[in-house]
Amino acid sequence: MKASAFSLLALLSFAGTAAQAQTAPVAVASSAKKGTEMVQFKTSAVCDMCKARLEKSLAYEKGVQAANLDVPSKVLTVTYNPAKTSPEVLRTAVQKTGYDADNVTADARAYDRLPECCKKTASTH
Ligand SMILES: [Cu+2]
Repeated sequence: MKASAFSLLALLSFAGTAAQAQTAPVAVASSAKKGTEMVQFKTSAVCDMCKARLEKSLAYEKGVQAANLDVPSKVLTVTYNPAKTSPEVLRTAVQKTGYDADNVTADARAYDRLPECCKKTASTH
């Protein structure tokens, strides 16, 4: 009885930690070079194909200087010119590519066009 109460408590505290890690802010805007801003989005990317697709897609966006996706953390870092674009526009670009960006869900039609291995049901690989 005592043992099961303890394991339940351990489970609860673990779940609490996991939830906390998930809600940690990832969209931190900070200024780098003069006239350049950097923004990060937590995406639903799962592999190198997602990385190539997202980076290419963002590279075509107006005002984007660099885009880099870290596959293990799924965090997309974008360097942009704030006079030409904004984090909202860039977030929409991620969405239109078929991926979630922070709390916004992927555009359904773009998501449907992704290969099976790039869908959210696939684990990071
Ligand atoms: Cu992929």
